[in-house]
Amino acid sequence: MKVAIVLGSDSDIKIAEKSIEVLNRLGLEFDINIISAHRTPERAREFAMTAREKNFGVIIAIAGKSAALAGVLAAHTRVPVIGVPVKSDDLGGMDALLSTAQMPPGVPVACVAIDGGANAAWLAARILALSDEKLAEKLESEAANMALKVENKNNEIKQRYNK
Ligand code: RP5
Repeated sequence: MKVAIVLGSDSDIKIAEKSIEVLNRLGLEFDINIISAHRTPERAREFAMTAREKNFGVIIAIAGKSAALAGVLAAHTRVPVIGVPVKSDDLGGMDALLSTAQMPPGVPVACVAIDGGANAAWLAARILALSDEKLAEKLESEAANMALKVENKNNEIKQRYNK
């Protein structure tokens, strides 16, 4: 199954690139689209309604300001939606964070941190790994590498500062 990345605007591309970096690293197939819940509402609806037949296992929805994108997509599909609130100059992303996270019961959006494009991709991979043993193994090895890096840093800092 593939990952869909949907951006509310081309101005969100820097955050999408964080997702793309992780998806590429894990060898996951993805498709990227700019679709605005407010400016192209019909496209948002149609995209979500056909997501499953297009073999998308997860949708990453990236949007700022009054970010309706993740919620609107989640309203029109049962494919899991991960929302990424994007930081804006005026309210620092709190606007998008609340818009994305505060969904009514029955229409879930898994909201990651403000500008959390990387974790959106890691979470997407965990979802897909439930039915993909190779991907599950890859995630285990990534976690082991991450732990090893922390151990190495721990050893380095001990050598530098411990008397
Ligand atoms: C949101 O409004 C977009 O996701 C973007 O984060 C923000 C500003 O969009 P632009 O005016 O830059 O197109 O819908």
